[in-house]
Amino acid sequence: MPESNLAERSDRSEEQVSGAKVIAQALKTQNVEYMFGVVGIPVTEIAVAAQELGIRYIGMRNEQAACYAASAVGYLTGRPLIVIGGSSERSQETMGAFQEFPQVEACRLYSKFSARPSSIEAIPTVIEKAVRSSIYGRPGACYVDIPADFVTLQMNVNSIKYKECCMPPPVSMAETSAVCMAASVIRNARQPLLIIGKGAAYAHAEESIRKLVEQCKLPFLPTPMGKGVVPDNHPNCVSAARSRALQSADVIVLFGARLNWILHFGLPPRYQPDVKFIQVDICAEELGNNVRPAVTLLGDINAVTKQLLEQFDKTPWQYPPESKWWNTLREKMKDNEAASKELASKKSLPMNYYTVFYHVQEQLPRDCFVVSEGANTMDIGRTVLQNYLPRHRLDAGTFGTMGVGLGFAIAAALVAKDRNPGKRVICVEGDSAFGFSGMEVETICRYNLPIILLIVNNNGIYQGFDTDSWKEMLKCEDATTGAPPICLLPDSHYEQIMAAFGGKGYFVQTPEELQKSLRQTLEDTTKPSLINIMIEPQATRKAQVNIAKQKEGKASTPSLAPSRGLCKHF
Ligand SMILES: Cc1ncc(C[n+]2csc(CCOP(=O)(O)OP(=O)(O)O)c2C)c(N)n1
Ligand SMILES: [Mg+2]
Repeated sequence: MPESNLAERSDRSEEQVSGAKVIAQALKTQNVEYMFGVVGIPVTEIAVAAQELGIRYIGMRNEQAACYAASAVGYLTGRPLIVIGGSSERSQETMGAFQEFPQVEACRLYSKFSARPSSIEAIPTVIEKAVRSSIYGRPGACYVDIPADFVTLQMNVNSIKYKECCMPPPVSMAETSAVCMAASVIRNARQPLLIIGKGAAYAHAEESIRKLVEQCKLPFLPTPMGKGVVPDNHPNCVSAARSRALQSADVIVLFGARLNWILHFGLPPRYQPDVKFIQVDICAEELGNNVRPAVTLLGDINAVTKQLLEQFDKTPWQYPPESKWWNTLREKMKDNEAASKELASKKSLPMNYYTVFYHVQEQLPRDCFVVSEGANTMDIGRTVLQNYLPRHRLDAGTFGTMGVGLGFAIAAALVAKDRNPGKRVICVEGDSAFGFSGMEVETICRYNLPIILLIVNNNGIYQGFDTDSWKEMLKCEDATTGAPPICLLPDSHYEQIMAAFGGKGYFVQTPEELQKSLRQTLEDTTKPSLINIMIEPQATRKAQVNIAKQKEGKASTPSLAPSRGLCKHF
């Protein structure tokens, strides 16, 4: 071997690498593209090393929002979240080190895998396992704990062996006999219904599910984040008759949708007591929750739907489009749509939710991402704002966690910028929901993400007071004792938060102002904007004719009667 090569080799063998660089390289090897976080001792170096390797680093204002953003990137790209936490130095463990905490144990409850590598050499193996665990089976977050001393420790380059990127998740299929049985239950249904969940969106099952809907002419309902797997304006979408469809169906096929509170647990009185559920899910533990299903199909939702389609290809069948069931659903939809339209057309000021969403829907680009959180804002917005594409709606979902909106919007804007340039992100926030992560407006402006934030402002959580009632209340009582806990300060100018960081802010009170500001924000693709939309503080959902709720004596939202909370003499 020539001498120069030998010299080069010995040089290289002495080359040192920091723990931070090993972490960054291990992440890069697993094809991690984005990193979100808030830096500080000891993790700053990890972010710097990641950037040097071309991983995009997005500095957020709060770790919660950073996690929400990373989880949304995972949902949009199929590469779920791994969380890396800096922890105290190993040599100071149990001594009361700076921020000492049993992080690995604490995270076990919230993640599929939680571990601290035993050495720097072990980092690539642990990171590969974390990434693999996060995407195999039902996806979920994983945690890797990095002690502070690992970050700066120097190692010989040759002592580190990187693990190849893990293989994509294997595709599992359902048992053939179960598929045949499911097809037979569907064929014999009198009032069938498909429910398309977030799992179907995540599994990219849009093509096969749409084929099943169209080939068998079946009515379907999306769950909140299942919206768009088959477009909301598809003639077989019965969202506008949701309660009726759930209440009367005799066979329901669930595609990646859990029978949790969003679907009223699959139980009477919201469902027929003898309804037959067919559950299609990637997670075995989900099957049989709350109900005894007629058939369970365990596997990848796209693959299993294709298995079902094979059955209907072999022996073609379609549900009669002129059946009594279809007529009932169509009539109910017509009634409900008319009621919403009537509310939307109300000219009185302040506006109500329906008027606002009607005007937003009119201008919404068909391919935009819709992010939403809030109570009434999210629930009503979901019924009016349409999704035409899968994985284009992100909302507070199963946990109903307020605070996710801005992180989700940032994630969608980044993914859009990299993979679908020109797509817009509309983030529809209740005024309370916005408050949870409002400072991320600075993040949005720093990275100049042209997100359109809409704050539907009713001065409160579900409802609020108008300025006069608020002032009246303060005349005779201190706010801490007199103000209803659901009230926020009336007429807050949230648009000024956007203006403070260089974005464009609008304060709107009328449909005309709303239309104009929407037009302007949609035209301007160069910067973020925020439209603060004032609505009637006491506005609520349209009354739902819901036998079940009436029976239980429940109201859909707490009503803030004017007498309640105002001073006793008022
Ligand atoms: C993390 C978290 N904290 C508190 C709540 C309770 N909560 C439910 S909805 C909501 C806010 C609703 O108000 P807003 O966002 O203004 O929407 P609105 O109903 O007024 O349109 C809150 C605080 C929650 N869901 N999540
Ligand atoms: Mg509100």
